[in-house]
Amino acid sequence: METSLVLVKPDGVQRGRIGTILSRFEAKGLQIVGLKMMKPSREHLEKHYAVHKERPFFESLLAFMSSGPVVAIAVRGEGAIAVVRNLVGATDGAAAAPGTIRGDYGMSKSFNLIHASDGADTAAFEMDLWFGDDTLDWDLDELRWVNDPDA
Ligand code: FUP
Repeated sequence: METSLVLVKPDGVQRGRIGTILSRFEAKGLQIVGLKMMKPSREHLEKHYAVHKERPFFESLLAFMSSGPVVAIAVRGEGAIAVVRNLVGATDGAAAAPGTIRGDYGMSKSFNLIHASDGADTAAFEMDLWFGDDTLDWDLDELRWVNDPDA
């Protein structure tokens, strides 16, 4: 089992896509194990985006991400990190494949609605940063119809 950190970014919240994005993950057969709305501090975002510190878009990215509330979602499932990335789509919404979240709802590579962890190490770091111990282990009954135990 893997848990991926997903963020509905300020544009996704303002455009009324929180429910749509949550629905995509639920419909896929992934489990929501953490959910919170917050307005992240600059310090928090500097940690989250530390790998992009030297990139030219770093300051505008932080300004955008702190411009309004975001919704943090902990998404769990078998191979969840890659499954979620596939659902999210390419960075630039204008080029992202139709059927992906960014491909269906986005036109921009900065206002791209959603963040998702891009690997196991990143997911562990980001889950700790955004949720700490604040997730919930619970039994999702429909999972026995989602994952084939013999496969
Ligand atoms: P992704 O993994 O698809 O979210 O994209 P990256 O890790 O490459 O970039 C992280 C975020 O930086 C993107 F979601 C949006 C922002 N970004 C820009 O604002 N401009 C760019 O040219 C590239 C990324």
